[in-house]
Amino acid sequence: MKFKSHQSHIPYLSFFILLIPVLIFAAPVTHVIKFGGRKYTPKTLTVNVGDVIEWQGDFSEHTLSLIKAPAGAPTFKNIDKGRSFQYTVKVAGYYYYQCDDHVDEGMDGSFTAK
Ligand SMILES: [Cu+2]
Repeated sequence: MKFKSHQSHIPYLSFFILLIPVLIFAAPVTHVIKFGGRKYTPKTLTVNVGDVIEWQGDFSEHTLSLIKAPAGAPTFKNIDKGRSFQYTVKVAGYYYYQCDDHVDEGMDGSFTAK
């Protein structure tokens, strides 16, 4: 009878084993982009829809604007206060942002959401 009770656990085990990749891939991730001087690090990034992007730096010195985003994506412009800003990615596609003060010096970046 011991054999029988062991067998009855197999459906439960299979369920949890199948759930592992779902849990790993579905969990939203926060991606940190640090800025200072004249650059963003990292400058390019690939994310999943549902992830969060967090810029960290001094916005009073480097104002942040989203310049290109896919249709329907929430946007933002001229973030000029504080030291961090979070953006939840809701639409797949290509995003391009810049520091309004130093974009002419190459201070910009992008990310692609899948
Ligand atoms: Cu700047």
